[in-house]
Amino acid sequence: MTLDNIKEEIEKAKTVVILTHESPDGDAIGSSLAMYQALKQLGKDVDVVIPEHPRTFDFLPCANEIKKAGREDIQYDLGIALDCTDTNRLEGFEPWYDTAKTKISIDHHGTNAMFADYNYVDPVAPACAQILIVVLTSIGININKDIGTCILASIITDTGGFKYEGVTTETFEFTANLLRLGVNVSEVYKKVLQVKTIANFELTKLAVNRMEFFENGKIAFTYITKMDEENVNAQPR
Ligand SMILES: [Mn+2]
Repeated sequence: MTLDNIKEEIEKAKTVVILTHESPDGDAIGSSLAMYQALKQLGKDVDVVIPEHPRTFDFLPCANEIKKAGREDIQYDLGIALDCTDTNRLEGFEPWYDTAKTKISIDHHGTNAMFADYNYVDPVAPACAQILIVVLTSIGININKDIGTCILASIITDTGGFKYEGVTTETFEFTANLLRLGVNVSEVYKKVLQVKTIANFELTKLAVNRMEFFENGKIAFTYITKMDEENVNAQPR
């Protein structure tokens, strides 16, 4: 079974690189940081590589340890892609993934291209991090408050704060467990969904001002451009 293979590969690996999709959202970043801390707990030599990420997620534990590039001097034993449908979405990250001796993919998109040596894909899960709870538990990780905070940020992002249809009974069961660990649900919720940078607010203003309605208000259209992003100084980290 894939889960057994994943467990075996993680146990064997000494050096690991964790990657996620381009334009990473809360699930991509939260899942990556949860996996990063889990592998540190196992004593692995691990890098989490995300070239650019929104500043909104800088509050997550270990966000300051994110690297913009992988190491050139080694061939990683294991590459783990999270929340990523295909390798094209690993834009710019392929060198470290492609050259890793073994590749794992953990994802929740039904469209996943099954590109890795071991693919653990559950399209029913509303967030990649919900699958990670299963994987991390099976490899004996102690899901502590910091890992739990990253997992919760992921779940809250990808469920829109528990309001999307994909939410399952497990989502609430897992969240209840995270609460028991002392994860501050209200704080994570606020930081992920309600805190906006000034740049984000400026872009929202532009988008609202340009909004046009068609078909008796059934269709709304608006846009923002790359130039707008530059003008409001919306640089990711
Ligand atoms: Mn996701």
